[in-house]
Amino acid sequence: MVDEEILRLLRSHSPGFLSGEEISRQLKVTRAAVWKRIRNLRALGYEIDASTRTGYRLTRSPDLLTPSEVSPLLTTKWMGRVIHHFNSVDSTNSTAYALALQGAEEGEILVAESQRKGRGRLGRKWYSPRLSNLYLSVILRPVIPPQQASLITLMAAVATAEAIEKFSGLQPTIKWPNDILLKGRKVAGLLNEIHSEVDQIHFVILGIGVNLNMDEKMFSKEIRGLATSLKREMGQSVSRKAFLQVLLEELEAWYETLLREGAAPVLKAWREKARIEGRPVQVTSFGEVLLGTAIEVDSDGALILETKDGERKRVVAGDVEYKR
Ligand code: BTX
Repeated sequence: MVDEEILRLLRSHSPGFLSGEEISRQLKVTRAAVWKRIRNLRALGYEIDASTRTGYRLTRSPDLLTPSEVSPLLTTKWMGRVIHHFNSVDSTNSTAYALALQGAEEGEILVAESQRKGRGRLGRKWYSPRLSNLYLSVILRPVIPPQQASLITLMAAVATAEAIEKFSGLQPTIKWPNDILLKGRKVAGLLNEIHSEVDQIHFVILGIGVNLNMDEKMFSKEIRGLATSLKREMGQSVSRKAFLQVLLEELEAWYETLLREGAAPVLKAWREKARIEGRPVQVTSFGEVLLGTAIEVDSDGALILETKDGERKRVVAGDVEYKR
């Protein structure tokens, strides 16, 4: 918190200097403590000039996702207005879940610079190297029946795909259930977790991982052929905080659309971006492999499949492979 306050003070005096004495007076800490925090900020990548006569001056900020970096960019009304930032967590979803249990409010977000145990669906891992990507969890408290919670997942996939499109000019597609692909490779994944009773949702944790500045050589062997990043597709590094701003704007707008207008606009946008209807697919669900033609994705997020024998199957969880 002291770091955030020091940055706020330095920014408000930028491009001028602010004396160590003034900072220590305003924050009610010793000058030695200020110097220690300045050293810490430099270690994080902040470039701060220091002069014994005039004090400190911030000359460059790193692309961190701290509140003081992200908040000034935000254009949302309520989403992301409280940011919990961590250098490293096991999983942003797990930490956000714990915060929500303690009463964190709708719209609070959690971002981490890296995850030690980033989680995918069905017990899988999400590769989460430091300072290169986005690992985000958003706390939502929708007043909708728990049966409709999967609409939140569809909505988040649409919003993430739109954010990528707006930010990069590229055209991502959605792959059921909620992978976001660029040129057939996974650029983002969503893991949404719900805490509810039979008739009431307490909260939903919207977990979104987007590969932003990950280089090919950073991909583990396991995902090298399957994954991509915005940097790889755009041929240049991207600002993580600028991407987060666009993503939060899209998420807020699509969530409000869902609450106001119901499932229809979300389903329409999801189907346009997924184009799964009529495609021959192989679906793996709970160890069972099904071959058939995708009919549609219903408002519960389930995939409706017609097998070769003309039988209709409803798949609620699993993975899809497109067959030509
Ligand atoms: P998923 O189960 O669809 O995807 C996991 C699979 O994707 C892995 O088994 C691996 O093959 C591949 N994979 C792993 N890491 C990556 C990566 N960085 N890029 C592309 N492919 C990868 C998708 O699950 C849901 C992922 C959600 C991640 C977010 S990050 C913030 C939040 N916190 C958390 O712990 N998870 C979510």
